[in-house]
Amino acid sequence: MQLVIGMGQTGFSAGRFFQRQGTPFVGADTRGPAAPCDAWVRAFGPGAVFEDDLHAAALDKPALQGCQGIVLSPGINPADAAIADLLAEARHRGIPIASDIELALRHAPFPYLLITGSNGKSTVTALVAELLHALGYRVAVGGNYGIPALDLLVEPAQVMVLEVSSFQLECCDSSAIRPLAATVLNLSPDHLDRHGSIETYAGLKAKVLEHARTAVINLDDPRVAAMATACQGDVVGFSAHPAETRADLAVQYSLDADGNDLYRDGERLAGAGEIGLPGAHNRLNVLASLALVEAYAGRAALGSGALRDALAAFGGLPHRMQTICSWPASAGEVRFINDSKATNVGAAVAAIQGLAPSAGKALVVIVGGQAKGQAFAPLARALADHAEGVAVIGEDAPLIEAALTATPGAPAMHRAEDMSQAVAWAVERAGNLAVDGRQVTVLLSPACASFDMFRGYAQRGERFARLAQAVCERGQVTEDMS
Ligand code: UMA
Ligand code: ADP
Repeated sequence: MQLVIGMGQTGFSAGRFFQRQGTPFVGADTRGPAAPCDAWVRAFGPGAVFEDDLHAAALDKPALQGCQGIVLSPGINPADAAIADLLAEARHRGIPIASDIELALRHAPFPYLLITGSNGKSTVTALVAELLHALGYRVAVGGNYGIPALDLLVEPAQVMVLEVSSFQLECCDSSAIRPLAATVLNLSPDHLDRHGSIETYAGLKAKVLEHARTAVINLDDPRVAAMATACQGDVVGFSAHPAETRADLAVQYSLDADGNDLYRDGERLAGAGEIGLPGAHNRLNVLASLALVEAYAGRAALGSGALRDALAAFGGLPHRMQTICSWPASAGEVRFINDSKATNVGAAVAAIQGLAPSAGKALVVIVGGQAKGQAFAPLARALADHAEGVAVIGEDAPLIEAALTATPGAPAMHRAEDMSQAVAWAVERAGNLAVDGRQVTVLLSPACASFDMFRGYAQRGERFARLAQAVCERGQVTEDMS
């Protein structure tokens, strides 16, 4: 019997996997049998529910009897009091504990590419899949982004492209991770409330590279660059700076001195204008994506017209630096950009720096939500350098306000009770700044998780976008959300 803990997307995918295998399983929840249970019973039958309280089960030896493995959903912290004893007892008895990713990689019938890092994972995952698809390959794509990994195993694919999170790597034995190629895109503090330290977080991400036949690393990020020494396969580097002579790298992907054109070992691949994704950070994402594509499809694929067309056509995913609309203010213009997926400081800083206002432009930013243990000094610095107004929302607003107060040159700030108040304040501020033909950007890039106020980043972004559209269409923030 397998014990599946967590009856969310991962739990259901594990249930379907065990069903296909003919392996008996039961589902459990550390929060007690709640809403998902009905759907679970409908999908898998009444016998597939673990009836005992998990905490009590740790102490009650018969409850774990016959248990041959535990699948732990990524949202559940193994250190949580509700299950820590159970997991300790399982380890004591030699019962394997795995994430869905470990199971999926152990049973993958096709080669796979793995993508992790603090920011850019979903963008790179989607782009790599698009590029391989354009080259004519059948691609299964998902993981932390989109379809859960175990559900991908039944797809008639030639190759699997998986985004993996630090949560999914926590209960994932390195020996199971054998990618054709893998990348760690970058590292900035995130999820430290769960992982405790940046070193532990980096160690989890580094697992994807260890046995990769090709390890694709960010040469500009010292913590990622340091991972090269533990890689057993070829190491391919990417960087925002022109390539240097380095014997330790199999290939180098780089940008030119202006940070625009893309190169592979000194040979020009494409200009910035030939790439659909906007912004400087996305050019690095493209370099990493091309390195992964080369690892699967070969060097010649990079010259393909179909690949070039796909590179130009891919404009990015929703809620990542997505332009919503523009509003002609009295003597200038206000445009709205939704970057709700910026759930950590690193992503928000990249967005703010990427939009660094030049002459005739200005920036007003909406930030805030759940802090996840992050330090906000780098965010406050970027806002002080580039923004002319900051609306702060969410339960950890006081932490951001304190960081702004301690930062010389911080812009005007306003505590808003909800998104509609935040947009209203930002629009008023932007309207005052939009003079003499100035273009003012109102950017939602929260640097925080959204679960204190929303079901997730997508709901947060949609709310912002609807409020922004109301301004663009009617010139005012309306409460009508129908
Ligand atoms: N549950 C408990 N106790 C808890 C928390 C949850 O019992 O303390 C149970 C509940 O039954 C709940 C279920 O666990 O229904 C939810 O499991 P989960 O939180 O692991 O979420 P899933 O629905 O399985 O979704 C997970 C990922 N979620 C998280 O890692 C939090 C999804 O990533 C992923 O898309 C999905 O698997 C498919 O692989 C989301 C995410 O926010 C997008 N990821 C984080 C990120 O990107 O930063 C890591
Ligand atoms: P992830 O899946 O890692 O969260 P996404 O592609 O969904 O990554 O992007 C999340 C956020 O990170 C967005 O706000 C996006 O603009 C930003 N971002 C994307 N790529 C990078 C990068 N290379 N460096 C910094 N921020 C990035």
